Amino acid sequence: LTNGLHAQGPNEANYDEAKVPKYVLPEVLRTTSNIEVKNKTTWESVRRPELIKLFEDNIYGQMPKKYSNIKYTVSNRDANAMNGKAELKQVLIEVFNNNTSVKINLVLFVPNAAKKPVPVFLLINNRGKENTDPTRATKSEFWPAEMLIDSGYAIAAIHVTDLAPDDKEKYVNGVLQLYPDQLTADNGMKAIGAWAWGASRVMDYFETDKEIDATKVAVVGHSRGGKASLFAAAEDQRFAMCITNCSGNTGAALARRQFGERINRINASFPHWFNTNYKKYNNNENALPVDQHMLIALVAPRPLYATNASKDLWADPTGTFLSLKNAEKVYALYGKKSNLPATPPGINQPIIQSPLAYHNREGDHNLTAYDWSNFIRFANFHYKKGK
Ligand code: GTR
Repeated sequence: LTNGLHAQGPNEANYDEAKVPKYVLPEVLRTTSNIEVKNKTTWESVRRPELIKLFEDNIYGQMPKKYSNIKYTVSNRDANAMNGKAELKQVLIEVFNNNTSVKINLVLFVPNAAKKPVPVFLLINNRGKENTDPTRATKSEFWPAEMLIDSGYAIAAIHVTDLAPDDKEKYVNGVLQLYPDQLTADNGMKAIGAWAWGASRVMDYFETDKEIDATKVAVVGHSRGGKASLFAAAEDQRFAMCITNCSGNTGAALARRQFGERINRINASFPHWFNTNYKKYNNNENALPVDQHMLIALVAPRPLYATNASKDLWADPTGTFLSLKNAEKVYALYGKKSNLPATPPGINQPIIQSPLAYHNREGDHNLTAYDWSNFIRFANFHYKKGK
């Protein structure tokens, strides 16, 4: 197989724009009782909570907000990491509920030269643990910590395995132990919900760390991790910024286009990611009461950056761009004007000076230094740190 295209079987994936079916997106600014949403008050009091519930009930599962206790322990600290450029803090975040606990291992580098408190990027790492090596013996473009430190940002990471192992049997061994009711509910949380929940527990920690500016936390994820970063930012409005990199189906891309990966395929390959109700939409996208532009809209008015890679048609770059476009009107309720063009920009032409940002990087499905360098420019713009 070439060009990142996946095997075509009986449920053959479509990569032909001409074969995208005609579709009508559910209206983001109209409530289920058919009231037009004309201002942010109605959006926040009626439509926003309604959409959160629709996403929880039909796709990602519930997001439990309560737990009995949380403890933070600095397990390792080095004031002079990265040749003195950064402070390393490894923090064990232990969350207790239902007479059990989960342990989240946070790796955090804070730039020594920066004024405190400092903004931070938090990656939900869905790939190898070596990507976020605290010793820096291994360095990876997936989490280029030195680049962020040199740009004056703190950078943090957690690994999904601590929350819900990415496995259709083992995913129950983590956050789900704290919330056993979720396991039997048709709208119960599964792995992607657990990963997003974990990002919020890191947010709880950041609110206690005087070196970190908890009002400037960007939650970042790639692919399945990008589905989680988007859901986390929709659910938890403490996140100031969201970055969803190549998140594709059930991430930033519109489901109704049925381009590349589809719901039937994602549910078959990864039955442990989304709730039981979501299986009802296999080969039945039009029955969904939502589409993914509404998940983007739930991040409004906070800055959101979605990306694609040119060879990653499986994640539907055009469908991702259209998702952003269809969320623009919710940003507009807040007076936030999107600067996205009417049609997708060319390859390697990032649109950054906009609350809804986008690029389609040349290359494969991945999270690279190119992507991160643009996330830094995006944060510089929105945090007004200069260009
Ligand atoms: C693929 C999956 C995508 C995406 C990707 C990844 O196999 O079909 O939805 O999540 O994995 O996480 O890299």
